[in-house]
Amino acid sequence: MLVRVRKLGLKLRAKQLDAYVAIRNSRYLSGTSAATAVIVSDRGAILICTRLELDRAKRESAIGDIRAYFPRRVPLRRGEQVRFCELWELLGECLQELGARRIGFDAMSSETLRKLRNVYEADYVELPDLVMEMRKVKSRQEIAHLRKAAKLAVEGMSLAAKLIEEGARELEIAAEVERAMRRRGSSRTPFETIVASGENSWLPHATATRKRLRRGELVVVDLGATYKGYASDMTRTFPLEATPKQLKLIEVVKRAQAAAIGRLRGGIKAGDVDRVARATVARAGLERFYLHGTGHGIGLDVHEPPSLTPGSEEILQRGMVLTVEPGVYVSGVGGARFEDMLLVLEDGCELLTSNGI
Ligand SMILES: [Mn+2]
Repeated sequence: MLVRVRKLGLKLRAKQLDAYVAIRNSRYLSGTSAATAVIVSDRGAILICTRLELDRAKRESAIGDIRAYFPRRVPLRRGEQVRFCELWELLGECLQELGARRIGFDAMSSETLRKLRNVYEADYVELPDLVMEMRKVKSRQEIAHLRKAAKLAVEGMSLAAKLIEEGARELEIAAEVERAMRRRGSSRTPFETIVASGENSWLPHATATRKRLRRGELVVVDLGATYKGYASDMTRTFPLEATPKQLKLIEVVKRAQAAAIGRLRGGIKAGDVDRVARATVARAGLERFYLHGTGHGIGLDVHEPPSLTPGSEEILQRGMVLTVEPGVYVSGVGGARFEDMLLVLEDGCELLTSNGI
């Protein structure tokens, strides 16, 4: 964590900022979700948390300077130090202590910012990309966590494959795969598990309902696990005695995915990966049913930069972890999406979600 704090410290100097208030990125910088905010300056980092999270912050974060706040005066335990104030008051105090004049931040509501300005007047600059940029390329440890999260998703998907049969309810399948992933170490699902059959399958963001699976349907299963805070994301489409038209959708999307994965490597543009997938779908005459981008970065958040979207000039780098997930959604026929997680390498990429399923 402290490596990240140091890296951000160098960026601050380059941007002529005296301090940075991270709220959205407080977990990334502190190593714990107990942090409400992290203030980084050339003097290091200050972790700010509520009184409720003080013990957990101490246990989980490598940051030594931890300051807790609580909005009401309450009796404290022996040795416990808590400022009785609101978040912005504590932020203002810390910034004053640092003598910060030009302050970057990642995400703050306009109300919080107004209140902070009231307690400490300075030049506040919204710069969310400063940390999001750092988060794109994963460390070895982050890759290890993502690898494990991906493995859990594969285990969930393998179970889904077994449970898909005529008469099963979407929600029953979702419940069973979530249970299986938790039992193997997933702390939560990073998004609502999707089991979308028949008319639900052509809604890219359907979730799961009490609907029973029927013959002649496509079933889209999109699931993820969380390991040490890191998310996984994987999708498969299962045909249930499907028609040739439905099977064609699956075949085209799989081909598009394979083509995009074949292109993925360090040094190329994000938009090129999207173009390869989209061109494959277009050749099959289905481009108008391709409703979303081709993939996204994944890490502490399930959707992080960079995105594999049309025209993106962003250069992909070794160490990024991305999903590749083309999909087509044809009303009255079915939806098909295949999604895997890949680690970008110098000369290609490594599949983190297994090919076996
Ligand atoms: Mn995804």
